[in-house]
Amino acid sequence: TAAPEDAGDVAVAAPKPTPRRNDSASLAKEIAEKLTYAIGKDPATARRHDWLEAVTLAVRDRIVDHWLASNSRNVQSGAKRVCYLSMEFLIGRLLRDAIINLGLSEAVRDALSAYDVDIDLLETLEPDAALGNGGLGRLAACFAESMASVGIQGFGYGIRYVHGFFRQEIVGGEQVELPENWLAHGNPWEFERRERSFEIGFGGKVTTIEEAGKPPRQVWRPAERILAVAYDTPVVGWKGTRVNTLRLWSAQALDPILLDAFNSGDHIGALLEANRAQSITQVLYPADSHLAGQELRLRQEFFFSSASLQDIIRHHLKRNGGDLSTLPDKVSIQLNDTHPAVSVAEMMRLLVDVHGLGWDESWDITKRVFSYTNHTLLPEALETWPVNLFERLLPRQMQIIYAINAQIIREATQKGLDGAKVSAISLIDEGSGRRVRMGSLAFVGSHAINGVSALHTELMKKTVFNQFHELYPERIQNKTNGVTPRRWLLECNPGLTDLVTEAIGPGFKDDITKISGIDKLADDAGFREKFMAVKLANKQRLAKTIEERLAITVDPTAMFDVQVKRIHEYKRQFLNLVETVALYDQIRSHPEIAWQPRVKIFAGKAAPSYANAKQIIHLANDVARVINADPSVQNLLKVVFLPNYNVSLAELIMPAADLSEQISTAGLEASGTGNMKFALNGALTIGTLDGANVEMLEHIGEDNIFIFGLTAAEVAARRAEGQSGREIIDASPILKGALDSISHGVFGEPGRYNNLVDNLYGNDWWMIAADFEAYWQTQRRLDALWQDSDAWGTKAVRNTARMAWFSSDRSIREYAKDIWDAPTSV
Ligand code: GPK
Repeated sequence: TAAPEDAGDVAVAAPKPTPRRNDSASLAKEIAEKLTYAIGKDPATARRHDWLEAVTLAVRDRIVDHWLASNSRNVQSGAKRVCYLSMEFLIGRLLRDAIINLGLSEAVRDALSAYDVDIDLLETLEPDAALGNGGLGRLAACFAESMASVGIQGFGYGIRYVHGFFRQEIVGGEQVELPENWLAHGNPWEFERRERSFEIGFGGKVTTIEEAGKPPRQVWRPAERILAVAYDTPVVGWKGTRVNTLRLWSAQALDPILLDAFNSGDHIGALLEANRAQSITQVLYPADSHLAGQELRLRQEFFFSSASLQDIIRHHLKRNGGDLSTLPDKVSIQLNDTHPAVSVAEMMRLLVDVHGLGWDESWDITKRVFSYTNHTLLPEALETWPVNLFERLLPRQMQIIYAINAQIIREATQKGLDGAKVSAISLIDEGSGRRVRMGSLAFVGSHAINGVSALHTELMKKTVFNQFHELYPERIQNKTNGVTPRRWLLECNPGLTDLVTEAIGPGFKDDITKISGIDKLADDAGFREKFMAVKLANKQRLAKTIEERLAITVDPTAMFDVQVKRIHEYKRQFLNLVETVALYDQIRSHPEIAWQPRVKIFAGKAAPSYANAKQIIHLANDVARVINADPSVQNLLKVVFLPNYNVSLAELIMPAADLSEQISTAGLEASGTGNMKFALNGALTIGTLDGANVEMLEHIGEDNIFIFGLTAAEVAARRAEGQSGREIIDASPILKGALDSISHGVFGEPGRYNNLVDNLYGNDWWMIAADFEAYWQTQRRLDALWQDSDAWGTKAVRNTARMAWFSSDRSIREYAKDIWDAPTSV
């Protein structure tokens, strides 16, 4: 099949099939046909997975109808395309997303009921596409869906990892990583585009070609060449009005086997090259907010950057009469973090070396095309590459980076910057061995750089990009993150969706800002009761899963207090666990107090090499084991660690939470997006003034969110003073008691958690001791509020009513207007 944007190479006008119909009878007929003719099974003997595939294929046909229509509209309109380059797309399951966005829910349900097959059950059999680590990858997935929903010609570009994010099991309380195998049974959502492939080079040499009367040219002759093959997945927007494309690259060897070697008996050697090529897209690095400094990682980054740029340029040349000067009018390329930052150098190489444009013109095009999103200020996450590795793998790109650097330093010196300031903006870090600074490369090669929340953007200006901001004060912008209300409300919370529809009509589904219509119902006892009844039903659903997976019985009427996200010291799951232990102690020593029943729910994965994060998981499981077995607190406190947190589990958890824990050390969480999903589904937030919590406070109102702890400025000041936690701990019997029971072996053998606890007595880098008292007091205020179920319910309703601004549709419209200059509704 020809890629949709190309004219075919067969001159017959083939008749177009009639588009699929959406009534349940047509669907029922087609599902049976798919089962028979596409899968080769008799409906009488088909298994559940066969039915899933049959339904998927029938739904997919309808997507294809919209997809082809969108693609031909793209060609006709010639509107600006937005290419979102991201190393990660944490998509999750797609069937329910497609069914809801196409408005097929009832038709599919009816069609399947004829065969006595339950769609809800089938949906849970679909594997998660876990091509991402956490927030950054999930944001890319929300943005892809929002681009389709608001009508942007959006293209996602990424990597088709054979193995996505690892599967987590808990064995003896500890995390064990197992390979993830989402493609094991095939992937009905993807379309392999064999003909859409590009060569990607590595290594080799750069030669200068001198021809009489022409300026010298540089030609890169890579030692190694690999094929990038496109796999396209349709991205269905709301109501199917637009279906965009997610193009993921897979690495293949140019020669699948070296026959000479094979024939001479070297059977393994014959396949070595192919294996080496394919290894590039075999597995996702499980590093979140942390530099994965291996060579394979740089290969992955360059591989997908180069393939995407070659594809973008090829497409542009074809559509625009071979004129690359108009590229910035027709295309915007968003770099999702620094992972694709090498694109800046590769774009220059393609323009100058391959397409023969002048340096200055190419640099102008590059800057106008690219923009870059920063997702963290953590120094351990900022990507740099050793110059010698870079040079060996990408010799021409390294030369280009030097040339860009010289130009930037010249500009800076002309503007009067002095020595120290100049070395701060240099693309080469001379400090610890010479290294290429990818954030700086992304910055200088972009016309817009954005942070992901108001606070994060301000801190970016003051910290990582301080010197660049001084030099280019107009470049940094804020674009606060958002989440798609389709997946994170309509799909994951049908009960609430129906209730809101019943109360204010279905208009909020098209335009989420209309959900504010329920704000006035927050004081309406009847509505509030229904709202809390939906919450209870969602909690019962989660309680059932907890029972099934962990054999822990939790009371659905207890407060579900939830912290689910990657395990990271700055996110402070440890603070939550210390509070849990303190609460456990206090419940036992003060039975006279009216403690409110709570279920503390944790989930999240630790990077395999992150020892402290793994300790925190171990502690959570140890604490859960001990507390859940103690009859003296039975109904007042339960602790649950749900293994293998992923998008699907999040869809179950978010609607079932009463309390959302967003308690990062202030200044360190760039935005957070889980915080938004919880609040949209009516959970109250306990959180610090960090990331998007700050803006949530503004939208939800201070009466409806529970903010505590040090501010970002206070954290910075305390860190600068190097204050230890010892004095604070010694002055707080509750905190001291909890830390003592953790280190003295109440939860697992004595000494197991010494490292975690000693860190608090030491410099308390994450401000756990410093923030404990405020956190504890705020939790007790929440206990009091929980007793007043009307008051709690009112606040819960207000949360849902006031979260619309945090829709990724809003984020995407802002990007389109302020950064991409791209039309919406095309
Ligand atoms: C930031 F730097 C990184 C990273 O490597 N991975 C990742 O998920 C997150 N992030 C931030 O930690 C969140 O605060 C933010 O909401 C999310 O990116 C999306 O911007």
